[in-house]
Amino acid sequence: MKIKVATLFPEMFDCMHVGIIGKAIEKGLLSLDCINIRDYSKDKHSKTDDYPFGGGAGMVMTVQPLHDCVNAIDPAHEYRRIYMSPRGATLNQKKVVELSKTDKILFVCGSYEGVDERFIELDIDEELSIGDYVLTGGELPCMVTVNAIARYVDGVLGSEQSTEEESFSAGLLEYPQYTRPAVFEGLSVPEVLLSGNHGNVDKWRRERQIEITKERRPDLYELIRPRIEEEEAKKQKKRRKKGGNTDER
Ligand code: 4H6
Repeated sequence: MKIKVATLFPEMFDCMHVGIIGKAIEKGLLSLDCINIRDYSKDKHSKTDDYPFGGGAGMVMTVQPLHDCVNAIDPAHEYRRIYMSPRGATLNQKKVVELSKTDKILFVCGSYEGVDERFIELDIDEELSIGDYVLTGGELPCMVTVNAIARYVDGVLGSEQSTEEESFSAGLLEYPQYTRPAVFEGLSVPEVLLSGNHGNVDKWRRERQIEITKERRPDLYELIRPRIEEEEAKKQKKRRKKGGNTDER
């Protein structure tokens, strides 16, 4: 997967070379090229911003450097061009998976109070937000998005941390995790996790996921409720088939 980023602060992206994403870039599974929008300014002082027409607080990024930058790095419009903005559609895991199937993405990061609207009209395919809050620039939202989609690129996560288990758990919050020691400050790890019975472990984890989701995110629980109730009904049927439980007949 090829990713390009147009930004006034390319050095902010140095942190992308740390950890799992850094390793993926090293391995060539992912390329990340950051381009400084300022390099495309035709102004004698390389200016990239100006006062807003109509007045008001702050500065607006001018259209010329943005337009020339994007069209220099993607002249044939082969890249899906995404502008990070608080008014974009909100990123979620479904959108992350969809983006991860895109071969070439160009992110544009705005600063100041945003960009001249004509740039969006001329050169941008879609606006994307990481949530309902305001930041000083689109760089952090871009890095968040790249991090989330890189996890779905083949080979980025080891077989141990694959996203497969995640899809089984789709829509549910995580179950609690434990590692050694088995007792710490008088707190023990739940017995079932030490039992070696994988069926019981899976069952316990699923139950905790459901319980935690119900309690903390009733909105999410409502969405997956039909699936959970179906699962529950199947289990009941199995139990009845095995015999012993005569209450329900
Ligand atoms: C575009 C337009 C994205 C980009 C305006 C960007 C939050 C998100 C920005 C602005 C962003 C997000 C500049 C408006 C600063 C407010 C950069 N903030 N802003 N939620 N900021 O994804 O003033």
